[in-house]
Amino acid sequence: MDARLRHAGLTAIRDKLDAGIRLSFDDGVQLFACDDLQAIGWLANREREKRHAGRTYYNYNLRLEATNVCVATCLFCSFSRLEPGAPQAYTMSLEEAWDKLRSRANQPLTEVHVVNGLHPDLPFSYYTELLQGLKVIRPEVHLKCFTAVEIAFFADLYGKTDEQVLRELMEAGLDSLPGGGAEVFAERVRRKICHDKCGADRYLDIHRIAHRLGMRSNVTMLYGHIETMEERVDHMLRCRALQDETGGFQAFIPLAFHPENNQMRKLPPPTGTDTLKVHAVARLMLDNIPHVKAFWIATGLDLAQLALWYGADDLDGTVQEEKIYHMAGSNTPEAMTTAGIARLVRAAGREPLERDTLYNIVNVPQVVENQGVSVGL
Ligand code: V47
Repeated sequence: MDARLRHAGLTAIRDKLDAGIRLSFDDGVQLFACDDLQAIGWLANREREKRHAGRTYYNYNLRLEATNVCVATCLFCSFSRLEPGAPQAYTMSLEEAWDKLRSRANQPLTEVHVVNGLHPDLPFSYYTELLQGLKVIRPEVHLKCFTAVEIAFFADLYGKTDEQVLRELMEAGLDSLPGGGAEVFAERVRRKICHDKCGADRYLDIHRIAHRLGMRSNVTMLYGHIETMEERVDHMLRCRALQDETGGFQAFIPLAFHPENNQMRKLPPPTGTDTLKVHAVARLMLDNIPHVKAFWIATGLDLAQLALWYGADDLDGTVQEEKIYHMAGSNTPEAMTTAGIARLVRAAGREPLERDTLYNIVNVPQVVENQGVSVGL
């Protein structure tokens, strides 16, 4: 690999990584500009294996998107509907939302992941009661709910501070925050694709507060639309800077842009090479965030497997009932079983481990000879 790294102009970056020296903004831009995907992947895989060897994490989770009514007009979104009565707009009653969990009483779920549109008319009690009810149904299940964008929206709509909203939701059962809503932090991009939702500084501040209150969270980056390579690196460095302060991010999740049924449908989707490169560069730049997640719904199953050799060590989970990507043209399955994910991971030459939201191992799937993988659930 030495000759290859030299040829790709990556020896200085390799040397920095060897010496434990942080990569700079310019290093990040250079990595994105480099055409030798194998060389970048080799470096990223080395960092991945230093942290996790071949271990690859996933969880048994459920998506709950209780409403798609949303006052924000993000150009990339195929899920939201502006008005409550618009075609395909929906808002679940609390009973309907709780039923989603009740009807899975037989599933050994460890997480419910809730993301909603920014609904202008629901009372705050809808969200607190939603959480309380989910906890009554399954007290042991971790509730990872509401993006920082939703938290900011609640604060503005209900006249509370961001911290008050977080505290009241925690009181009702909130355990951690998902990473959605980050998109690309650069002001230029936000002004164009998501001008009417909370800005980068507030997004990061809400995660800062959540971490101070004792919660963990994830952070995402929506890539493959109008952002420049410099803006991607800037985004990663802002995540890294907050992580230096708080240590509260668990995973960085690159989200591949899906162009169907939204206002940016003229753009092509990101290529496979770009997807692998984004995961790899994230692993190299984000030396302080433990996990890089290849969200299989967004990447597709084949690329998710490959990404496990390009810096990623996590695949998200069984998901179930995902709407945001499927309405934007994702042709991945709507759900995976834990056995299916374990099989996928093993087929990629990696070691599957079922985790809970906080990365405690809950199941080590056993290989059953001639039958692929059994998860013993
Ligand atoms: O914030 C919306 C993205 C996000 C499109 O925290 C789109 O564990 C691509 O945040 N094409 C929501 N992306 C999903 C999300 C997430 C996913 C997996 C795990 C976690 C976690 C969080 O989906 C939104 C937005 O960035 N999105 N529309 C689209 N057309």
